[in-house]
Amino acid sequence: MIRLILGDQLNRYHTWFSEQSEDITYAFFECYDEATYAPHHIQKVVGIFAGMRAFASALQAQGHKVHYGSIGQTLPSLGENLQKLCTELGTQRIEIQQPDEYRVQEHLLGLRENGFQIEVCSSEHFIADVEDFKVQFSGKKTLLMESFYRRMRKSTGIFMQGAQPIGGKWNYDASNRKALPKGHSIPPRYFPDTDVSAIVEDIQQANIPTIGSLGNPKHFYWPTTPEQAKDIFHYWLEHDLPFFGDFQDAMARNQWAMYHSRISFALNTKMIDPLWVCQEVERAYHEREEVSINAAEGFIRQILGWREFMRGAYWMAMPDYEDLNYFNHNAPLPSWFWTGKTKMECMKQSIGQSLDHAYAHHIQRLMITGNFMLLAGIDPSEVDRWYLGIYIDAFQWVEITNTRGMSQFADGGWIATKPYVSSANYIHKMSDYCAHCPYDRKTRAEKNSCPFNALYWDFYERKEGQLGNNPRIGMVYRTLNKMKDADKVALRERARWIHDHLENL
Ligand code: FAD
Ligand code: DLZ
Ligand code: SF4
Repeated sequence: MIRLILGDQLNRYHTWFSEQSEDITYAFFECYDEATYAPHHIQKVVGIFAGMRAFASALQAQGHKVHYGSIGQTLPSLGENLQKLCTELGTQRIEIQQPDEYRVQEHLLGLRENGFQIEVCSSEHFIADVEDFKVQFSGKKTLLMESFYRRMRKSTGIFMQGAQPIGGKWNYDASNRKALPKGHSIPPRYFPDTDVSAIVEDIQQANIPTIGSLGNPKHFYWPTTPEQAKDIFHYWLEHDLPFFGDFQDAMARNQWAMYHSRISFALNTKMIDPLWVCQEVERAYHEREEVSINAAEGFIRQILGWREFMRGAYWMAMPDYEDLNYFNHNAPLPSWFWTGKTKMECMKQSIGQSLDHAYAHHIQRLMITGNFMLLAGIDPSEVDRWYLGIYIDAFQWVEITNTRGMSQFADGGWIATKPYVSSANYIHKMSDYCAHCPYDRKTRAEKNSCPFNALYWDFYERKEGQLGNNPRIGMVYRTLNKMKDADKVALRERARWIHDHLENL
C-alpha cells in the first residue's frame, strides 16, 4: 500500500506514523504541475521542498519505507507519479490524507476511475469539523465569524473560565489598532538558518519558473522542520506577543514582519499544530503579567477563529467560489505588482517586501494591496493568482477565502460584511508610508493627489446600487451625498484618469 504525503501535509504526529509496516510505502513527489499551478515565489517552492525532504529523512530514520521523487526525476502530475509507483510496487491501494485544496482532491479522487483504490483519512490538523460548519451556516446570506469563534471557544475551552470568556468579553479587537509611536524600534527577530543550495540547484535544473528573490541559499530563513517552527514560535511568544495586540494593524517602512509571528507557513504545511499554538498563548497569558488580554485573545482569534472559519467557508463554497465576481471587475493587474516599481510608497513597500520575503502581514494584504486592487477594479482571478503565488503561506483554501471573499468582496458580502477599502487617511493613520510618498495624501483630485483618495470615493459612488443599502457603510453615503457637484465631477475625472493610467502610478 502507498500512503501519499503532499507538500502541505508535513504532520509528524499523524497517527499514520505510529505503526510501522513493510507493506506501507510513504510517497512524496516534488512535481512540475504542483510547483507551477500558480506563479510561485522561489521561497515558497524551496520551503515546501525543504520541508518535504526533511520529513522524508525523518521518517526513514524512524524505519519507515519511503519513496521520494525529487524534482527533475518525477512525472509532471501527482496522479502520474502515483500510477507509476503503483505499477512498480504492484499495488492498486493508495491512502491519502484529506487534501486541503479542492483541485488536488478532485485530481486524486479521479484516480478511482482508473481502477485505483483510494482511501481518504483526516489530516488530523484542523480543530473544527467542516460538516458542523456547513450545518451552522447553511442557507445564511452572510457568515458571521464572531458566532463561529464563540462556538469554537466553548467547544475547545480555549481562553475560557467555565462557560464564560476570560475577562468577560469575547473579543478585544478594539484595543488592537494602535500605530507604532514615533521612535519605537522593533527588536531583531529570530530566524532559522538552513542551507538549501542543493534544492535551489534542482529547481533551476528542472526549469521551474518562479518569482521573487531568495537571498542567500545557505541561510534560508523559513522553518523547514517542526523543531525550527517551534523555535520561531517560542521566540515570538517570549519577545513579541506582548506587543502583538496593540500593534497588530500597524505598518512601518522596512519592517516586513512587525510583531507578527510568521508561523502561517509552518501551520499551513502542518509542521505545527494550531490547537497547541493557542494553548501556548493561553499559558503565556496566565503566567506572564506583560501578556495583555488583548494580545492573547487577539492572537487566539486569528487561529481558532479566522483560520478555521476560512477553511469551513472554503469547503462550503467550492468549486463555485472560484468564479464569483460580484462587481464584474475585469481590469488587468498592473505589471508593477511583479516588480514593486511604483511611486506609491505604501504599494512599493508592501509589494517589494512580498517579492523579497514571500510575506506581508495581514493589514498590508488587506488594506494596502487588496484595497488598491478592489478600488482599481482588478479581475478577482488575477488577484487570486497573484496572492496564491507570492506568499509562502498561500494555499487555496486560506488564500481564496481571504482574497476573493474578505478582500475583494467578490462573493457580495458572504464572508465580509463590508468591502475593506480606504482612502489615504487610514493608511496614514496606521503607517509612516505617506510621509515618504511623492503623492499628496491630503488632496483628492489634484494631479499629484494620492490615488487611493479619488478611487475610494469614486468606487462608492459607482457601486451605490450594490452597496447603498449596507448599514455598515451608511456614513460613507451620507458624506458622499453632502459633497458639492463640482467636487464630485473633479473626483470622477481624477478617478477616470487613474483607471486609464494604472500602469503609470
Ligand atoms: P499573525 O498575524 O502572527 O497571525 C497568526 C496566525 O493567525 C497566522 O499564522 C494565521 O495562521 C492566522 N490568521 C491570521 N489571520 C488570518 C486570516 N484572515 N485567515 C486565516 N488565518 C489567519 N493567510 C494564509 O495563511 N495564507 C494565505 O494565502 C493568506 N492570504 C491572505 C490574503 C489576503 C488578501 C488577506 C487579507 C489575508 C490573507 N491571509 C492568508 C491571512 C493573514 O494575512 C496571514 O495568515 C498572516 O499574514 C500570516 O502571517 P503571520 O503568521 O505572521 O500571522
Ligand atoms: C505548493 C506546492 C508546491 C510548490 N509543490 C508541491 C510539490 O511538488 N509536491 C506536493 O506534493 N505539493 C506541492 N505543493 C503543495 C500542493 O500543490 C497543494 O497546494 C497542496 O497539497 C494543497 O493543499
Ligand atoms: Fe499610499 Fe497614498 Fe499614502 Fe502614497 S499618499 S503612501 S499612495 S496612501
